[in-house]
Amino acid sequence: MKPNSIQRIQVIDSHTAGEPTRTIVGGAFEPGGETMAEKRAAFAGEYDWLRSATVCEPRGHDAMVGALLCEPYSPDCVSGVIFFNNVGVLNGCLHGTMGVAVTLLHQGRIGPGKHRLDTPSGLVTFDVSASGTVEVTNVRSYRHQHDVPVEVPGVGVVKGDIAWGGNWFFLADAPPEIPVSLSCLDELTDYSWRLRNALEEAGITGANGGEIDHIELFAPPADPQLADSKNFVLCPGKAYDRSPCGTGTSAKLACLSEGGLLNEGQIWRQAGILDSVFEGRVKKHTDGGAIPTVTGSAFVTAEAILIIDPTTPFAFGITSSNTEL
Ligand code: PYC
Repeated sequence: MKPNSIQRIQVIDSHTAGEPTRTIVGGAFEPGGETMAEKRAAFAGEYDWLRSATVCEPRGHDAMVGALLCEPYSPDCVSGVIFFNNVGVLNGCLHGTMGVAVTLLHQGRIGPGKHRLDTPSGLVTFDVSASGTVEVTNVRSYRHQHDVPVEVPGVGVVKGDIAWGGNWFFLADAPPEIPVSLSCLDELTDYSWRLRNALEEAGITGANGGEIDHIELFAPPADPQLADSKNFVLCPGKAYDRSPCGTGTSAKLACLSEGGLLNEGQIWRQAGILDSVFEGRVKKHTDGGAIPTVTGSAFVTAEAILIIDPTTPFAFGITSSNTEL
C-alpha cells in the first residue's frame, strides 16, 4: 500500500560500464517472505510504489535499475538484494551486482575481496577491488533451445537461441541492415521489440514457461583487439542496456560453451552498445550448462535522499497507470 506520509529514501547511485544502478540503502523496507523468491514476490506486491518512485521519472529514468538491500535467506551472504526496473522486478542482474558491490564498499560495509549476495535467481559471489573492478560468479546458466525460428511481423523468420543467464534471453544475430551502433538505437529497439512480441504471440518461452523478456542481438566488435563481439540488449521495459549486460553475457557464454565454441577458462570479451566490455569465462556444471564468471567495473556516482511527498504530483513516479502513455 502506498504510504500517506513523507518518505525519505537513502540511495547510492552507481554505473557499471555505463548502465546505472540505484541502490536503496536505508529506509527499513524489508519485504515479507523467507526465500529470496518469496521476498521478490512480496516486494512486487507491497512495494511497487517504492519501485516506481525510485527508478521512474521524475526521480529516475527508463534505463535506471534499482536494487533493494534486504535480509539474505542464506546466512553466509553479506546481503540479500532484489533488483527492479521501470516496469517491474528482475530475476537477476549482474551489472547491478557490480553496482551493489562498489556501493557496499563505498559505505564501508565490506572491504575489498570475496563476498556472497543472495538474489531471487540464486547465490552469486563477487570479488571487488578497491578500484571498482568486480568479478561476479553467477548462477548456473544454460542454453534451453538452439536455433529456434520465430516469424516476426514485418521482418520474416528470425532464428536464435533461448538461454538462461539469471534472466531469460533470446539471442540472435543482428540483421545485416541494422548496424549495432548508437546511431541505430531506434531501429535496434524496434526490431528487438517486434521480436519479443512475436515470441510472446507464438507462446515461445524459457523452461517452465519462463517469459523471455530480454532480447540480445550480436554483431562483430568495433575493434577486434578489444572485444570478441558486440551486443545490443533490450530490457523488459524497452530500455536498452548501456552495459554489455551481465546476465546476457552469461547466457551468451552458456551458448558458446554448449556449442563447443568456448573452452573452460577461455576468456570471452563481450562489448556492449557503448563499446564498454565485460570479460567472461565458464566452468562446466555437472548438471549441464555452466557457471559463468563475468568481470566489469562499477563506479559510485551519487549519494542522495529521495523525498517522496504523497501530496505532490507524480510522487510515486510517472507510470502508464497515471498517464496516457
Ligand atoms: O547486467 O544482468 C545485467 C542486466 C540485466 C538488466 C540490465 N542489466
